[in-house]
Amino acid sequence: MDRLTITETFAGISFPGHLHTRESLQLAQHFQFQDTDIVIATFPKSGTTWMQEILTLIHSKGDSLLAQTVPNWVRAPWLEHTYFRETVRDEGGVRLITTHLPYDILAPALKKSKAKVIYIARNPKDVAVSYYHFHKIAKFLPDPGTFEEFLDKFLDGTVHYGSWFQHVKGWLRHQEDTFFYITYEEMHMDLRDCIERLCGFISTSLTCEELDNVEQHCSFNTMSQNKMVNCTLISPEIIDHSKGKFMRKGVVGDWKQLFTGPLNILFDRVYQEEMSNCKHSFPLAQD
Ligand code: PPS
Repeated sequence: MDRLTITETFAGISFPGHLHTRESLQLAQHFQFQDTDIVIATFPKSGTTWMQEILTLIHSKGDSLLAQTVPNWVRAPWLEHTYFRETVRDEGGVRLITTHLPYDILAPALKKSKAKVIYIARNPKDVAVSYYHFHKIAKFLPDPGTFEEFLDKFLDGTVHYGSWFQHVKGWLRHQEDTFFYITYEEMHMDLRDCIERLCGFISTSLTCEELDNVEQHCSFNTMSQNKMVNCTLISPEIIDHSKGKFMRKGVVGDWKQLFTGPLNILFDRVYQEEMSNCKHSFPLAQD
């Protein structure tokens, strides 16, 4: 499928037409989840691929064979992508399913099952910077213009996949005991502890050695070399690898490189307005 310049609008949100059609989005909305499914939900650039890798490695008890031989989009397919139906397994057992969709679109279908949901959030300033750089290499995303222009759209919620604020606030409403909330920054600070907590959530226990292996295979350096996750399998017609890398920097606080003083003040003001009604403490914008 080509449709590199097509924008699909669904539930008032823009989506890249190269990856999604109205039909694929409708199928996602009405998907029949199984109780054994594990859903990774994120706004783009929040640590999706990292979580796909961590869960793959937890399930393989630290054995990297699957992670090194099967692309992440097959191991943990995106629910809303056009290829989902032909990729997702129908037989029983644990399925990893990824989504960037906002909560309101998925909630009715999700609530019909006991599927586990792992939501990862990241400092929105770092999300905006990572997303901006990704727009420059992904030919299925619109030209971002200058960083100021892009940030305006990010704050307005008119970038593809919609508003970061609505996304986070929406998913934090899913306060079921099947819900696990984690931040990119926690994973950065203490990956081992996060892996152990995830193991608890999905009722898996690993030996010390297996935990060591999961941690090692999910490091930024190892993942950057793994072509099953670093996007180098994707053709240059779709991702311009000469302009930058998908596994770009993997750091906390990179926003400081692109945010000027006035942009930071603007961002903090919008953040306060948008997040003041959010009960969950979410102090990331200050970091
Ligand atoms: S996407 O396109 O939505 O699937 O992107 P996503 O995977 O959510 O986010 C990509 C950013 O996550 C960084 N990343 C990591 N950081 C630290 N450690 C590990 N292991 C790791 N794996 C992925 C990746 O580098 C992107 O962030 P930036 O800031 O652009 O480097």
